[in-house]
Amino acid sequence: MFRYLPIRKVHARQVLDSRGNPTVEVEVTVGEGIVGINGYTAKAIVPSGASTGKFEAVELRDGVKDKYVGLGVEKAVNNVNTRLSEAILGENALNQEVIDRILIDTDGTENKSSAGANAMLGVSMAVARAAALALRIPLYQYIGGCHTCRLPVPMMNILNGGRHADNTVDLQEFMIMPVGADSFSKALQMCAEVYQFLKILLKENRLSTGVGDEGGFAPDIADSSEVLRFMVEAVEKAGYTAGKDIFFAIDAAASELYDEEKHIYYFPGESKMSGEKVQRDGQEMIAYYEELIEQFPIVSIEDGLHEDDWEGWTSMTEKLGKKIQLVGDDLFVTNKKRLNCGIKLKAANAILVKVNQIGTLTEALQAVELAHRNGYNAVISHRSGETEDPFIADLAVATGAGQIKAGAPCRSDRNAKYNQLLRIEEYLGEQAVYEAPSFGWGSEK
Ligand code: 2PG
Ligand code: MG
Repeated sequence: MFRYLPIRKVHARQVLDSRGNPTVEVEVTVGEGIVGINGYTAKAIVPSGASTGKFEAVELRDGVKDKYVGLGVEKAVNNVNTRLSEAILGENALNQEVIDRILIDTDGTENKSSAGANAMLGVSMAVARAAALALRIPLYQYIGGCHTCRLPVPMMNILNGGRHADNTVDLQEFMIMPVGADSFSKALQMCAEVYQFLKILLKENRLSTGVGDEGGFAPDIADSSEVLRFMVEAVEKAGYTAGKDIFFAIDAAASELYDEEKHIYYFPGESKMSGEKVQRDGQEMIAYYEELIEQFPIVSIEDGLHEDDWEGWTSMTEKLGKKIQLVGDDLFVTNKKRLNCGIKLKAANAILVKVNQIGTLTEALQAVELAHRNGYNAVISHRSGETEDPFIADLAVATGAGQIKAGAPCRSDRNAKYNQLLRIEEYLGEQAVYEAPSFGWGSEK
């Protein structure tokens, strides 16, 4: 009945994201007959990063200074409503790959700078959702197929630093992973409890409990070890064991700390707190992580080195890749060409997947597939600028990636994803599987 599901209408508008900046929302109507009668309309909203990798697909911004501080997306919206819409009207919404190919061809550039990755992604996601709606199946099942049943382990960023907050914490994200839970709902509960106990602890220590962009706390703390000590205490206060029930993960977002001219990583927060200039070169960064891994139950480090340092990444993977997961975010930018390069060089052992880094659903799925085929883990991820759209929750289940990074259990833009995973878990019932991946090459958890 539905072998041909024509795209009838594509419409974009400018809406706001979690940081109060404009972003693109796209509505797609599919179906036989007349729009509004036999049609199915679905919408999707595009997220946006702050610590963006320089190899990411281009997010088109208007740059009109007196409007939304230059961050308007009217051009991208207009591109959807004209070029992109014209190109896919009448096409079959069930052929996601063909639709995405048409979007790519219409844009015609390598980095999607003509139509804008934000414009293209909004269309790509909304088409998938409209197709699922018309078929009356959940989005995760439409993308993943009938065998889809794996819920991801959340990586919850409960303490924010770097570009996501104005505090002295230099590494961007300190996350908890409830590996010991036996279901997603239990995992969520554990994280929410640890989060609340961390708040109490910070208050007791007269530290700020204001939150950063991803809902995690953003106090001024001396250094990473101090942050991790607070985390261990919060886990214990919540009645769990760090290193058994809950493990830790870090996103260093090292490209943000790196000085390209001086070839050194600067730690401005640590410097301010200690009164001494703190800096590390690539090898010292690796040694620093080694120390942290020895002291704390860390199973994953993302962007431990900057996005151009392939050699450093290979060396870091050689040293740490058997023990822990090393995730390439800015390094791979969800781009299979860059991932292929990493695979050849044995750089990292996991990829962070952010749909807007690449601009179409098909390309994001291809990156996950390539990772899995080569023994790399994949982590489905939000952006620091998010929205109420829970698309990545479905994507995490669809790909069976086993891990999702969606911020703290705080703020509705973050909880939209976790709440959607609760719904999916309930829907899957006994079929639902919650299982931690192994975090290093050859490591057993
Ligand atoms: C990251 C992300 C999401 P941003 O670095 O992994 O946490 O941040 O969206 O700012 O790039
Ligand atoms: Mg990152």
